[in-house]
Amino acid sequence: MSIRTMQSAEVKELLHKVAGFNKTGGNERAKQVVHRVMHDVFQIIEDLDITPEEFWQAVYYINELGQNSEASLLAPGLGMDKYLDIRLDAEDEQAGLSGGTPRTIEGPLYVAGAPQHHAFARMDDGTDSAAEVMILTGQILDQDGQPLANAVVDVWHADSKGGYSYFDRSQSEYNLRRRITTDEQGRYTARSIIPSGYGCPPEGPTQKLLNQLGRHGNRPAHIHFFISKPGYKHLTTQINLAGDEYTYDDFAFATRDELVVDAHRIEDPAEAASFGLAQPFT
Ligand code: MBD
Ligand code: FE
Repeated sequence: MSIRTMQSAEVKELLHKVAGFNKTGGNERAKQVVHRVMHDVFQIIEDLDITPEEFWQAVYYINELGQNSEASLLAPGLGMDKYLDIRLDAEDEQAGLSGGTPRTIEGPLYVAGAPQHHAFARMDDGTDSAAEVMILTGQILDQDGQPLANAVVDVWHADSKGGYSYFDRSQSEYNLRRRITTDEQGRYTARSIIPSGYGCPPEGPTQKLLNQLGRHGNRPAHIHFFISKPGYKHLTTQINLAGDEYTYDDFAFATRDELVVDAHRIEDPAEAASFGLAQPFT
């Protein structure tokens, strides 16, 4: 059974009123967007012969997403964040602003206002006994390869169980979240712990939908960065640790070849000491 209604005057008039086209108040952009979204929703119902049962299932699913604050988790799972990155990459390319470390998605777990430090920060609160120490160091360069002093490196990552402070209430405030300003050579260093990959809450609505698609909800171990300095383009990126089973199978589609890095074990006592670490490595 297929019933065609989209072309009817009745549906066109309904959409016109739904979007407030017959009213003077409101916001023109909102009207334009809502008109198009509802047109396309109606079109999908028509084309796929969506039953009322399927429709109400979707409505209650959206309620559940909201109750669990998972709309921002489903979005990357459905490739939306990645799609927006593809658009920004194309925009940069057109403007001649390509090059340097590539962007990748922010994800839903950033928290603003992390503690600020210059050149060095300890990121972990020392309570994650399952964790291995990690030294994270890098250099911020401009497009000509010149070091950028006093750039802000805003870093955040998960603990050894894949949980993020604030969202995981068992962690201390701003655990594994820091803002580090670069030194005169554009360098920054953090002492932290090696993160584990993130997995969507197994009983949550995001994972429920992924299950329907035969997909997992896992991300490889990764570390998020915002890099900023007044007068420069803001960079949102991540590094992905090599060797994770999900490095090239990220449910959020955020891995990029240029962003996969190998962790190397510090064996040299002098190198360990230069980071204030005693041997054996603990
Ligand atoms: C994450 O940690 C993340 O970075 C993304 C993009 C989605 C879910 C959890
Ligand atoms: Fe993340």
